[in-house]
Parts: sequence; C-alpha cells; structure tokens
Amino acid sequence: MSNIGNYEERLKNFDWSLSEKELDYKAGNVINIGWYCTDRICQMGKGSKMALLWEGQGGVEKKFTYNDIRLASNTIGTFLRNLGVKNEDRVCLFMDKVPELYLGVLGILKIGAIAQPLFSAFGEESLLVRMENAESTAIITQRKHIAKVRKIVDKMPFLKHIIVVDYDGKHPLREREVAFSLEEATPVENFEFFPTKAESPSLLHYTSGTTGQPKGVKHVHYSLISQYLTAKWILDIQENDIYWCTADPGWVTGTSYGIIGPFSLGVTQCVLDSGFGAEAWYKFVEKNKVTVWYSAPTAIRSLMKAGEEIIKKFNLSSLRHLASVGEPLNAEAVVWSEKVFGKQFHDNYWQTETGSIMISNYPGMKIKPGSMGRPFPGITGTILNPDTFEPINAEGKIGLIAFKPGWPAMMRTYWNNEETYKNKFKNGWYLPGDRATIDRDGYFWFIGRDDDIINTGGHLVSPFEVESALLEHEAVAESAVVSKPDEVNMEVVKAFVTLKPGFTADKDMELTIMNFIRKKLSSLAMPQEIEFVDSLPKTRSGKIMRRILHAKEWGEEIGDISSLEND
Ligand code: 6R9
Repeated sequence: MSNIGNYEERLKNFDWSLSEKELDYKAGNVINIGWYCTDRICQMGKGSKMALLWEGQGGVEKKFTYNDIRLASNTIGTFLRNLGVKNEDRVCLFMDKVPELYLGVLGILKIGAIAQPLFSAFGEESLLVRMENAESTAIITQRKHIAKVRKIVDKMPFLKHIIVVDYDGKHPLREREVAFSLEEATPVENFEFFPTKAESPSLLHYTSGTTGQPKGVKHVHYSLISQYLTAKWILDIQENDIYWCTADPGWVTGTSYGIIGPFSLGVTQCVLDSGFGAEAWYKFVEKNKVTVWYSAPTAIRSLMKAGEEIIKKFNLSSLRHLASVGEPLNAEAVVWSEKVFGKQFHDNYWQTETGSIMISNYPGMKIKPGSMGRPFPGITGTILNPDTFEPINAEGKIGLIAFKPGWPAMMRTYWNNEETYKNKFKNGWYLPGDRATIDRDGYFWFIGRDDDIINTGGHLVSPFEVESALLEHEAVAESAVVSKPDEVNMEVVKAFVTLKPGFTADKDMELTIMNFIRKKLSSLAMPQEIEFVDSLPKTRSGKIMRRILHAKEWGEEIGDISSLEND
C-alpha cells in the first residue's frame, strides 16, 4: 500500500494541517528543520537507525546513524557559533557531495543561519556573483576547491571565514582560513538549537535569471511542512526503504529531497559522490539494495544509451518506486524503464522557487507516459492565457503554468531583488515561467519554457551569463547564446559570436575563447559549439533576437519577425 493511498480521496478536504499534525507542529511554535531531521528522529527512538550511507571516489565508505548526524550537526553548529556566525548569517557550502555538505546544511540550520549551497563545479566568477549578492559571512569548502575561493577573496570584504573540512596540514592556511575536521572534533552532545519560527530564513538557492544576475531564492523553515508530506506521498518513502536521490545539494532537489524530506521522515538514504556511470550506478543500487530512486531525465537517457545488456549483470530487484524531475521526461524513457526495471519512472514537476513538488504522477495512479501528472493536493494549478492571465479552460490549449500562491515551501522572495520577485505574480497567480497543456483528465503536459533559459541535462543556464563571459574576451564583439538539440541532455548550449575587426574566425579562435570562458563558467554552462557569424539578428531597438537563432537550431518556424532590424 502506498503512503498516498487514493489520490482522488486525498484531494477532498486536503489541508496542510495534516502535515503539521504529523510533525507535531502548531502555528506560532518553534520549527527548525535541522532539529526535525536529527534530534526528533532520535527522540522517536530511531537514534541507532542508519541515516546516511555514503560512498566516495574509489569506493571509500562512511556510515552515519541518526544519532551520528544529530551529533555531527551539533558539532558543526557549535564550531560556526564559536567563530561568531549568528542566526540569519549566510553560510555558503562549496563542496562535492561529501558528508560535511549534508551535515553542514543541518548544522547551519540548527544555529538559525542561512545555508547557501553552491555547486562545486562553479568557476570563481559564478561563485563571486552569488556570494556578493548574499554577502556570505562564511564559506565551507574542500582543499580541491580552495584555489577558486582564494582568487576572489580580496573582492569579498564581507567574508569572514573560509572553513576547510579536509585540511592536511601541508600548505599553510592564509588569512581568514581555518581548518575543521568532523572526524577529529569532539562530538557536541549538549547543544541548544536556535528557536527559528515558521518564517525564519533557512536556505538560499541560486537559480539562473533570464536577463540579470542569478537570483537567490529565499526559503524558510516552514517549507518543511511541504517537503515532508510530498516526500512521503510522492516519493512514497516508507520506514524500511533505502532511498537514493542522485541530485547534488548545490541544486534544490538535493536539499528538498536529498536532505530535508528524507531525514525528516527518518529514512535511510545513500549518497554516491562520483559522477555518472551506468555500471557504477547499477552497482550502487545493487549493493545498497536501493528501494526508492529519485533521479533525472538526462541520467535516465544515459542509462538507456548504455543499453540493456549491462543491466543483466546486476540484481536490481530491490527497486520499488522510481521518480524523476528537472526536465521533460520523454515517453520512451518511461516505457523503457518499465521494460528493464519492471517499474515506470514517475515524472514530477517543480522548481527552485516552489521549494517542493507541485505536479506529479503518484504511486498507484495511471501514468500517461510523457505527462508530468497532476497537481499535489493542496496545490491549485492551472494554465493561463499569456495575454489576459486568465485560466484557459480548454483541453489541449497551450498556456502558462500557474499556481495559487500560499503553499508552505513557496519561496519568500529573491534575495535583494524584491522587484523581480513581484514580477513572478500576475492576476493573483504565481508564474514559474513554463508553458504546458492540460488534458481532459487534468494531467499536465510540458511544452517548454516561456523565456530564454536553457535547460541542459536538468541544469538551468542563463544565456545572459554565458554571453557576459564571452564578451569579456578581447576578440568578441557581440554574442548570442541559445540551445541546440542533443540526444542525451535534450538541449545543450550554443554560442553565436561576431568578432572585432582584426581577429580571425577559425578553430584556434574557438579554442582560445572556449578556454577563456571555461575559467568563468561552470562546466555545465559551457557552450558545446561556437559559431562565428558576420552579424546577429536584432530588433529595431537593437535587442538581439535569440528566438530566430533558436528556431534555426531546432528547425522550427521562425514566426513573427516584424520587429527584425534587417528584414
Ligand atoms: C527541481 C528543479 C526548474 C525548471 C522548471 C522547468 C524544468 C523541472 C520538469 C521540468 C519538464 C519536468 N522542469 N521539472 N520540465 N518536466 N518534470 O529542477 O528546479 O533547477 O529550478 O528547474 O526545470 O522549466 O521551471 P530548477
């Protein structure tokens, strides 16, 4: 029997107080995610239950019980407090998927500070703009990433502490740098967590903007109410499950459903801190007897590409429930997974700003391959006419996805950017910036984004950020960045560039520019191709028309070009 039981029944009289009750939370009381994910589980008598099974490069393993993660988060929290880190200070985490990342987030939350996880593949400039915006007090990092921090440290007067979790004592630490070893620190038993309330800030996740700099999505401790119940009903996490979320906590899936959801449910979860490899992944499932698996379409397509033969080498019979998020999950992938695993991947839809899953295929519900499913109980979702912002009540018509604001995990603002936040609402609806259709049974079908953001392998890339990096190169006069089709990543980044006089457009130039921007961008945002052109299509007011370049790449109709400059 699944946790959700019957979806239709759950829709009737749904109230978020149901989740509050299960968590013994009453309005106005203290609510601290760090405490809920550790101390509370121990108080429920599960202190000796496994919380985290971690595997790093070369098969190194570390195991933590719920009591261990309670103590570790106390210890990290105390260390930060002793440095002078206070509630609401932003503490950046810039690490691979090491245990300190997971336990660090919990420790930061326990002292009421704001956890700001940033993907460890970011280049120094990506790191700098996000830390400048947040004015982060401290950064927790590893030796392998410290060079990037050192390059920008002089530009960050607000940054007081650089904490290194794996310092080997070999190279001297510099000003503001301090070593912390979880293994060597004395575990802190007596700890008073900060009494955060529902609206106290918890996490700051950066997501790409269309025109400006990345936006810091501010979440609050009350988000737990959504994350707990969606993890329970959608991912169907049950007492004896072994849960594996493949996402990195640098992105929202890795915190909402890689830390908060599963730990607040007291489940055993495993983490593999290495890149993708079909064989390594199947081996990990087999070894840990993973039962619930939450992954992403690009990974699933990569598994499809690796073929079925390799699957036969492993015993994957532990798998009970599969879910996917981040980008469109094509129907073939759902059909394939049923064929090879005997289970369908359940697609679901949400975003950094929504904090928790909004639309989903539920356990036990009929899946229509290619559809994202239906809104979570308690979520009012629809599609709007893009001109009037009124709901379109017609089957199959394309419109803007929209939600009635007010669910617990909804972002509270964009950090230092209230204006952009306000622009996300129209006519009393929150607009995530995506287009979809709804069929007669209320299932949502994803059409595409309503802006220029590129979703490559589930990672959102702002064309603006890539264009800005390109423009910093001395040879580049203008640039326009769009997506082009790709078999595995669905779309990849492509740059069009015009050169300044005196520079030659050739392979060498492409390589030079690529190497130049590689230092500035994350590997995920790197263009797969630079095409040199003599001019870029522009509107009469001088704006580059990415839409035209995009249409050409995808072999689509170009549409209305009446505002084109040189038509
Ligand atoms: C959780 C996460 C959000 C954007 C979102 C949309 C795309 C997410 C999807 C999907 C098609 C799905 N997206 N889930 N597109 N089908 N099931 O991914 O957050 O990184 O903020 O991305 O990703 O465009 O608006 P985030």
